[in-house]
Amino acid sequence: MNDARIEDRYRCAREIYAEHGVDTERALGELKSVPLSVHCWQGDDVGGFERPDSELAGSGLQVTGSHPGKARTVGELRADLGEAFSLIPGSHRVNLHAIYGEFGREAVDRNAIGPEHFRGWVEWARESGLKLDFNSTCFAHPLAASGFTLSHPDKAVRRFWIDHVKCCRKIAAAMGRELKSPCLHNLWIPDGSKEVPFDRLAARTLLKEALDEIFEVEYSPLHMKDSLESKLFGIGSESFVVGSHEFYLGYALSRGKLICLDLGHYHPTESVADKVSAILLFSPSLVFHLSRGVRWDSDHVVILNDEIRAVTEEIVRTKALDRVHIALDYFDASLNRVGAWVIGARAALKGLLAALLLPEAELRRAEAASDGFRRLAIREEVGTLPLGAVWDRFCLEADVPTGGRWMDEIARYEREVLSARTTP
Ligand code: RNT
Ligand code: ZN
Repeated sequence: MNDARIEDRYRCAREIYAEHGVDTERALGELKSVPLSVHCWQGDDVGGFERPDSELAGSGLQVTGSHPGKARTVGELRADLGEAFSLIPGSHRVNLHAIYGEFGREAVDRNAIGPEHFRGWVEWARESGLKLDFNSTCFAHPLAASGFTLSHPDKAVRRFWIDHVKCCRKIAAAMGRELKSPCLHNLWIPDGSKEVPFDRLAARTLLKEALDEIFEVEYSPLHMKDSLESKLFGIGSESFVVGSHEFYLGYALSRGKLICLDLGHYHPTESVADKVSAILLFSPSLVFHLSRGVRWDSDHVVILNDEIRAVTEEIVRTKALDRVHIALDYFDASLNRVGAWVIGARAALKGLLAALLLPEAELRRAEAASDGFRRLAIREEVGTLPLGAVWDRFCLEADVPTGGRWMDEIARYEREVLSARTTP
């Protein structure tokens, strides 16, 4: 479809939405200002650059698939991210993990990393017009092999991980200061056990104490913010997870920290969307890890499914778009990794657009009149409104491919760049 047709289709769509009291121009304007935090770890299956043979074994996370062409160096990862961003409308952030530093030839353990190892990322982000977020990496390490880190019964192991997280917060603050945008430091730990523990309180008390020590160091909120991410269960932590939702909710609310809700970290029928209005009454902000749970896996590529629609609707409904932090979190090694980034990022933005285009006034009127029939029927009508025409216009304006044309670009990149990479 050429640009003129896209404009034509958009004009029709604008009229149709206007009949429902929806201003498409306003929706597009709002969408443009939403940054997504794009996770670097989709590009190399959560490998990182600590050692040439870095891998996830025994970390509680599992990446499956062996599609060729994964990024092997920091240069390749940045090139791949650049390719993905050229196909994602808007201006966004990159979410790094501590294992993605540039450590050179020296072996730097996790309790000794510093801002100097991430200088290259900051420079790259500045040149690329991107902002950065950061994560401690409390997995894929010999001292995490037991499945416990910050709540490990051995004080020396706890010390190592407390020091690691302290280093990471310092790095995050440096990134935020240099890029003039608060860097979100998110903490997820794998701590938990395959079998039923006898004393759950003991581990949770240790975690609480470790966190209190970590957060003794204060940073300006202009430089960094902290979030804590819970999980229902993981591989090897099926019976007990120390950092459960209730644990972190209590911790975060009592300590002025943020909660990170990962869409793949709850009971399959539990609605994460429903949590948004509840938590936002007590917390100034919220962090999302957009993901897709499938059976035992919590990290499938994000697509525009009901859950994404529900969560984005709640973010828009609670007027929290400018306060929440929306990050992607998934890893799929079975298909083109750059393409997976683009699918997920475009799906998240489409979800937000769909939410911004809901006929709010009509729905509010029906609800105020206790007209349950009309409220449900309006939703049904919305299903066939021309979202795609507005989306195409968004892409056109952002100078990224419209419709499915980005798929051809991914295919070209695979042919010309990714297929030349061989496993080291
Ligand atoms: C793991 C959490 C966590 C990780 C990343 C790599 O279950 O979702 O966010 O996916 O930190
Ligand atoms: Zn997550």
